[in-house]
Amino acid sequence: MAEAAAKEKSLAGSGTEAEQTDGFNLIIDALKLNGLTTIYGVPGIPITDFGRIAQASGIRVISFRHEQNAGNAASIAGFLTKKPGICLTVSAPGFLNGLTALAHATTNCFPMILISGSSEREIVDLQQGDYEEMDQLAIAKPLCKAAFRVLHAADIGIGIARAIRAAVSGRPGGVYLDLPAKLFGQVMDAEEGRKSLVKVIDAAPAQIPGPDAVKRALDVLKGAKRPLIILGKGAAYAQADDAVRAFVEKSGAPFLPMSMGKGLLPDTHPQCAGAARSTVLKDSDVVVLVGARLNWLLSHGKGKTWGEPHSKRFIQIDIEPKEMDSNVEIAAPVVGDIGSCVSALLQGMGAAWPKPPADWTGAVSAKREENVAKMAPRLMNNNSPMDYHGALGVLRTVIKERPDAILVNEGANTLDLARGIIDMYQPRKRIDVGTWGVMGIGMGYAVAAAIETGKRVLAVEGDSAFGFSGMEVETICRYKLPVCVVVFNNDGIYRGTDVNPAGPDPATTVFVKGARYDKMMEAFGGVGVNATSPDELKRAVNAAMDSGKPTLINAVIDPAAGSESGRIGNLNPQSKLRKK
Ligand code: OXT
Ligand code: ADP
Ligand code: MG
Repeated sequence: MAEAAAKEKSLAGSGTEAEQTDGFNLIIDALKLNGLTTIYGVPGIPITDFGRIAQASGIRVISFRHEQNAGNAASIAGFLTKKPGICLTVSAPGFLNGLTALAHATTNCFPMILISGSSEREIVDLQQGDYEEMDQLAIAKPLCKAAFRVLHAADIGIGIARAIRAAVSGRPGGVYLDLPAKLFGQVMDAEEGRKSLVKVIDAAPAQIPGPDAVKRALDVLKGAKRPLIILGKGAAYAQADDAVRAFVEKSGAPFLPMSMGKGLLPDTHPQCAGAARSTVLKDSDVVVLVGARLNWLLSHGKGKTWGEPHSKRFIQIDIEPKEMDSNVEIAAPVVGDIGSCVSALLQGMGAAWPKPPADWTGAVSAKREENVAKMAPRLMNNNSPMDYHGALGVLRTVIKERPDAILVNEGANTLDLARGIIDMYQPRKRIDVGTWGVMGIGMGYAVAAAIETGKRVLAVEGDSAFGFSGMEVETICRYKLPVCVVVFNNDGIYRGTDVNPAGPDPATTVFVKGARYDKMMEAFGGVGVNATSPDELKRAVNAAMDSGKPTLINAVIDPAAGSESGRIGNLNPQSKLRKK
């Protein structure tokens, strides 16, 4: 850096008038040229000045308390906007803290770029013990979609262009960009620098499906007696909302939204089969997957969830050809982007597409109504301490009255019950733990949702889940974000009732009893409320959503109300030796 400054000085001293630029400014110019105007990160050596210069140049730089939360923010910014979310970290430990989020983005198919400062190559490669030395590029590579390093200022434009294209084209994912400290201060002629920048044209080109694939899919769908459409988060990401809705409605088939696909069509839509999940998975004969993988969340497309073996034919719409036949045979693969694929199907369906048999749609509706009716009275209770249904009944109304608010959700029981109970009405309004079921996305997602959309955010958090990113309530207060966090405080992971029979240490799943998470928000100037009944909860959430003030509500939940691992307790291995 000193070398660069000296060079600049000597050029100035020698009477050379040529304007100069440096790595700091070239990175900023390259990001701005490509419409990337928000950075989520944590400052420190060697990127502190970069954050300052970026902020001064009009980029919004959101500083977090921990890189994982900044990374999660960037990942969900990518999902919400279809542009890569940018996360900026310092070397080794900061980089590693951001890496979980980068891998999470890749797993969930969210476009994101983790830009990390790094130590000097010469020292790292000889392993001479530089400050925060680590071969970051090598470590990132297997955990993301692509990884690049830029060594020369003149290559910054190309490096950033490659990162953007890799993140958003085809199946979106996480990209790592390694920027050694020396690069930031490298100086070059400003005009040459300007010319070296690259504006990425058509970063995620449309991928049109083949006409044969479209015809094959329509033939399979036409032959269906009990069709089902599953809408995954890829369909939400694609922002082809009108086409997806038109396709579902023209097909007349029941649709099942995956968690983050909720709201593409409202959960209250007459074709929605969210409340008849088991029935439609088991009894359908043709299943159309739209941006949803047959992974663990769909029991891999087989087993008893799916009824009789070989009783289904699958049509799968996905941008990633390798996804086809990943778990079971796909009778009609339709490879392309969802907007193009769904539009092509719609066109092929013509004006008069036959509706599915009424005995199928009628049976699904009857099951849905039965389940909804069964649930309804439980949502009205005003018990204190609250149970999940009483508390979530309140939050369901909050979202019904504010359908454009963003709902962030994590936990086990807090997640699984909220997913079923809180109806969504608009696309990309529900963001949650995703493909990994990972805890810790909460506050990072809440911050990015508020920043990227300008909407109100309601974060519904298990007390354990909240703990993974809870310190970011300070970030929420610092940036005065309209985020209302509701911590479902049941004194622990799944339940607060476990006892350690062997000694004085608490059981492994329980926390301090009667903790007051609301005080955390008060510590930073936000509003804290302790709510012990659904009525109190309703008043507090409505006030927060109306005022937009940072608020944390400690919702006191009966410690005995939850079940082990929520709805996925079946995934726990059981010890044959555990003593009673
Ligand atoms: O059709 P049937 O009869 O089957 O009924 C279904 C629907 O039809 C019906 N339904 C409805 N009925 C009426 N009305 C309406 N509106 C309605 N809607 C639906 O309800 C049932 C259920 O429907 P659902 O939910 O759609 O179906 P199902 O069968 O559950 O679907 C299956 C799945 C797999 C798709 C679904 O369950 C799912 O998406 N699950 C995701 C689960 C998940 O990801 N969980 C998070 C991970 S759990 C665990 O790992 C945790 N950890 C460990 C840990 C993690 N994760 N990460 C890290 C970094 N470290 C550690 C930890 C620490 S959770 C956790 C913390 C937990 O404690 P907290 O305090 O945070 O939370 P609490 O539990 O609250 O204490
Ligand atoms: P869910 O968890 O909701 O079921 P998944 O994350 O499993 O969803 O699946 C999302 C799928 O969507 C991925 O296979 C991904 O390749 C695909 N996808 C993402 N964006 C697009 C797009 N624009 N067009 C087509 N497919 C997409
Ligand atoms: Mg809990």
